Amino acid sequence: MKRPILIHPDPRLKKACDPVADLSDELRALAEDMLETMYDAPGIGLAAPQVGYMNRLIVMDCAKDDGEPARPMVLFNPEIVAASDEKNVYEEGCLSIPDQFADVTRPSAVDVRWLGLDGEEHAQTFDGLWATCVQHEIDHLNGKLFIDYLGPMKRQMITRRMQKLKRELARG
Ligand code: K2U
Ligand code: ZN
Repeated sequence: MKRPILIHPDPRLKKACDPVADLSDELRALAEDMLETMYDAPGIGLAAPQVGYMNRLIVMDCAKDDGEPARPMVLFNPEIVAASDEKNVYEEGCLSIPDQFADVTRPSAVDVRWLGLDGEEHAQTFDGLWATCVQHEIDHLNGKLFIDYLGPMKRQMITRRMQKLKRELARG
């Protein structure tokens, strides 16, 4: 089922997440719920801490951006094992920091290794929007948000806007 997405500032979005020791039916169900939540948002990526679970688990589907058929991916314990020297700038957003966008520079290609839903180790090179997304999601697992790449003034302005949004949401 769809899960509520935590909004910044929230201490759970700043904590490093715990590695997944063994796959379980609960973690497989969480991954399915995260994909449903991501598609509904809509988004092209989602990390477990964004729905309040401090596990190293991310889901992605950037295919729709290129008009290809949907290509949902579930990555447990994802690790960047190599990154290109070449960089890419992308105007990033975040489902936990709604309606705020800023340019972030990241390596344009990364080699990632992870444990798949099938219990097997996988490895793949991501480039384009997939590379930006997988780095954005792995940052979430380390308690890092895209606003952490901005200057202190812009970061503070966005944080203040989110605090105002949360006060308004709390008032209902
Ligand atoms: O992790 C998240 O909050 C979902 C992010 C993933 C993402 C952010 C920036 C760049 C690539 C991926 C987004 O909110 S998903 C929304 C979105 C949709 C299309 C293109 C970029 C971002
Ligand atoms: Zn995000």
